[in-house]
Amino acid sequence: TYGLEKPQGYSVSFHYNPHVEYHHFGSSHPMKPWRLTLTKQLVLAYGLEYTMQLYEPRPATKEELALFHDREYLDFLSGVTPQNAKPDDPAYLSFGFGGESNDCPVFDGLWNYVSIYSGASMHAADNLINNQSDIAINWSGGLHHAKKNLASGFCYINDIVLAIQHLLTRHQRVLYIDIDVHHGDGVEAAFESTDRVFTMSFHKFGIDRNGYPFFPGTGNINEMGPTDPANRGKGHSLNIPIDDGIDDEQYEWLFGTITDQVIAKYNPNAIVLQSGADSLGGDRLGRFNLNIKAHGSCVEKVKSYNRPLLLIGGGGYTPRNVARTWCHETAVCVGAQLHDDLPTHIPYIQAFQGAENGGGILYPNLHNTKRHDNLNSREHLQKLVEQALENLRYLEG
Ligand code: ZLM
Ligand code: CA
Ligand code: ZN
Repeated sequence: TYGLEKPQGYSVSFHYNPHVEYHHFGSSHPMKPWRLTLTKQLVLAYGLEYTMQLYEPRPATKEELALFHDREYLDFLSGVTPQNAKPDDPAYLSFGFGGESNDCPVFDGLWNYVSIYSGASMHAADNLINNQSDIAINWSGGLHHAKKNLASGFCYINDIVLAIQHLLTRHQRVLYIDIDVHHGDGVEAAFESTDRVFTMSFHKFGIDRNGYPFFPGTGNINEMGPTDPANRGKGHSLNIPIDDGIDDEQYEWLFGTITDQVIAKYNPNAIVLQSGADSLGGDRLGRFNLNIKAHGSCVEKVKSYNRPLLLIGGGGYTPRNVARTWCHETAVCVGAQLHDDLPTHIPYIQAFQGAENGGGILYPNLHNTKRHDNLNSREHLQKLVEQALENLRYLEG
């Protein structure tokens, strides 16, 4: 098969229900489920489907979603449609829909959409629990902002929380790592009172020149979960706030140094990696300057810890680069190296061609100093690592 060399000995499963692709958040909304179509086309074009177990999981049921979410919230979410929605209804606003930014619109098939991506994450977790695979992948999941009774930041159901809860039925300690450019606040909040989950997020943090904080505005270095010493979850969150324009070398160093220490101190039995692709250079919403291989090196690093691994998607708002990254990271999981020239017989090849779309190759240079100057000094990052390692001393009890 094209570009495929030497698969290694990891059992990898790919959990994907193609019906998720056909949902639309509305014209010009940055979240585009068809980026998953592009991802799948690349994965197939490189022949990666022959190196994994493929599953088409069923949608999650309301009962399953109720393992984390409130009934009233689920009843509202399952009943609301663009036709019956009342944007000035207090319930509508209090559950996080609409509002000024319209981050979480009500669109056709919303309930179907959320049940599909959640079903896939739960099925992937199930495969890990049953030792059916070493690494289970769901690129349609990773919706880390949703709360038990609140839609937030394009996320309605928190599939990550549901998957981690499922992993906890078998594993004592689960580590959650989040490389989306946004803070993984919903996952952090859900497990704030337990020491069986350690959550860590790398993200952009800061106030822009108009006075708005970068969404969701939480996740500074001193936020380590509850402060009450009686709370078992104390110290079981780690946040790494980063400024605009961080480059490959800096990010790989930051990620490697800190994550190695977390593994050594927490020694998790399973790992969940949210691999949001909005931390890439050139992302429509992001601020970082990472290239695809640097982003993928985080997956490689986490794979090297040899624990059951759930790999999920998340943000990513420049679809062609989301597809490139998640295809590359699928290859990392199975241990394949992919040819830089994209196979030319793939559908949607135009999306990847032309200088502005990455010139028909898998690994275009995304680094763009014109968009985001690097505001992260060496000294600042050094201090950040020192503070992060200091925070980890809570794990020593
Ligand atoms: N206003 N349309 C990341 C989630 C990011 C919230 C509210 C003041 C957008 C954005 C929506 C079509 C993940 C905020 C207050 C003015 C924003 C965000 C609809 C463009 C559009 O064109 C758009 C009309 C929309 C939303 C941009 N929203 C950009 N950033 C964030 C949420 C989700 O990647 O982490 C995981 C999937 N929301 O900043 C306001 C606070 C500013
Ligand atoms: Ca993050
Ligand atoms: Zn994001």
